[in-house]
Amino acid sequence: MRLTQFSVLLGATLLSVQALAHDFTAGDIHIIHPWSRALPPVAPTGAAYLVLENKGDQADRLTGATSPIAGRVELHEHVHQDGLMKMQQIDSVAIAPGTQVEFKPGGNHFMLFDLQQPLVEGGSYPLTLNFEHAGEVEVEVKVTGEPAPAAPADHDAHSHH
Ligand SMILES: [Cu+2]
Repeated sequence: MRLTQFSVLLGATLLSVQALAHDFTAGDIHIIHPWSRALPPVAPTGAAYLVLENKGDQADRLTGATSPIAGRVELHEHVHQDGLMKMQQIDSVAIAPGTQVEFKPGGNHFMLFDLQQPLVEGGSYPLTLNFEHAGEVEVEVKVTGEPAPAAPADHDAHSHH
C-alpha cells in the first residue's frame, strides 16, 4: 500500500519536473533549470541547484549569488572528510569553455541562509548570479517537491522493516 502511494507520487513528481524545465543566458553562459526543493515553512536555510554551461571559448567563473529571499547566499561543495560528507563554502566555481558544471544535491549547491519566505512547492524566487566575465544575471528558481535522489545500490538494505 505504502509502496503504491509512493510510486504514484514519484510519477507525478517526474512529470512536474519536466514541466518546470526552464533556462537562462548570460553572455556565453547557459543556465539550465534552477530549482530548489520545497521545505517546511520553519526551515531557516535552503539550497538551490542548476547547471551552468559555458558555450564560449573563454573560461569563466561563478563568483557569487544573492537573492532577495535570503539574508545571505553562499556557494557550497560537499567533501568527504574523515568518512563523512561535509559541506564547505567555496569562493568561486570555474566553468571551462565547452563544459557543464552541475549543482545538485550531494554536490555543489547554493546555500540560502536566513530565508525570508518559505520554499513552497510550485513557487519560485529570483536568484542573481555573478560571473567574472558574463557579469550579473537574475534567474528564476522554481521550487519543486522533488524527493532526494535514490541512494546508490545498497539503499534496499535498510528499507525493509
Ligand atoms: Cu550547503
